[in-house]
Amino acid sequence: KKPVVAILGATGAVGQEFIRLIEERNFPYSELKLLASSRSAGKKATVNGREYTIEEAKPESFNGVDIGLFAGGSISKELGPEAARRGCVVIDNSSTFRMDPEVPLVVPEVNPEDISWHKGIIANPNCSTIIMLMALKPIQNLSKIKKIVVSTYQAVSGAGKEGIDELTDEVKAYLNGEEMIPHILPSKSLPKHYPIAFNIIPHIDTFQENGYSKEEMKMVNETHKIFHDDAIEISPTTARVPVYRSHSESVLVETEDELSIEAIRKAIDAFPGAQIQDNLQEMEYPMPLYTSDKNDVYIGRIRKDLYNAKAVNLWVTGDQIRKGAALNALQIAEYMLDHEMFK
Ligand code: 11C
Repeated sequence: KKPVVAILGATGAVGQEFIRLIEERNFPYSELKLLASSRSAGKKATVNGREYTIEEAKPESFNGVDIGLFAGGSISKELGPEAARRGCVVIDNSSTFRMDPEVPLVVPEVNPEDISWHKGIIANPNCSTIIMLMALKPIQNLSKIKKIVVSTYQAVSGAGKEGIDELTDEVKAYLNGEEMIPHILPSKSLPKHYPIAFNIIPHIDTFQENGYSKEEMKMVNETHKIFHDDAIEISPTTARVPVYRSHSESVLVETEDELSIEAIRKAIDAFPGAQIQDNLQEMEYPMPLYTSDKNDVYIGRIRKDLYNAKAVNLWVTGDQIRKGAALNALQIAEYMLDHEMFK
């Protein structure tokens, strides 16, 4: 029997991507509900040629729903447990439940085995974490990872539709000789904002007491949980760049054993959802303009560290709204359907 599916947050960037992917992948459903906060309720959306009115999400909305695809945001905190209590399997894109020991945190290509112990909620990792781990899992399969140094170059759509509009408005203003007036980035809730057009902001989400941002600490904590290895030393720096879509990451990874570049390339090539794009003669390397709207994560500039034979540098780029969010969540649901994990 095909599942009853609800999308929560159907009007946002991730919710819209859920709809596109459901159509594109022919995701099976017997009934589909589009839900959102009261602010967006009443809007219309078309899925597979049928027009839906977006309903206000309430706990009762999940009665009889098999799969809840939650696009993210603070609404998950209340409605996640309410939906799960009603027998709905929630696949949640917010950060609310990710570090909860009762909730599996899953990238289906990396740790599908964790899906089986869910208790109603499965968390989708942060986009920067997913993209990095798609490149690192094939390496981890060859040798234990000891250390990761990562710097991110994150697209404005990571901050949602408002982030996209902010970049467009600022570029227009700048080129018209007008003042750029930022009000979203680095983060809407902060007291100060900076233009992202023609700029880089080394600040995503809020800073913690240890001097790292929440985004940076997500990359550390989520990697430990997904890889089941808290001993990996991770040094992250996360930055926002004036790119619409696709996050890029410069990653230095140190392994316990010395690995050849050839072995790493082979392992990445064989890994589902990861693609090598690495040919210096042909000037081939991943770039966000070309990886957007694609499902795979692309890896290039693979080269040995100059001083440590057990470390390599990689350049990784992936569509953070697809693999970094909606696609990963949908793949969790697909895995569960394939393995008959729904009651
Ligand atoms: C960004 N990574 O690019 C963030 C967005 O924990 O799911 C997603 C935040 C999260 O701004």
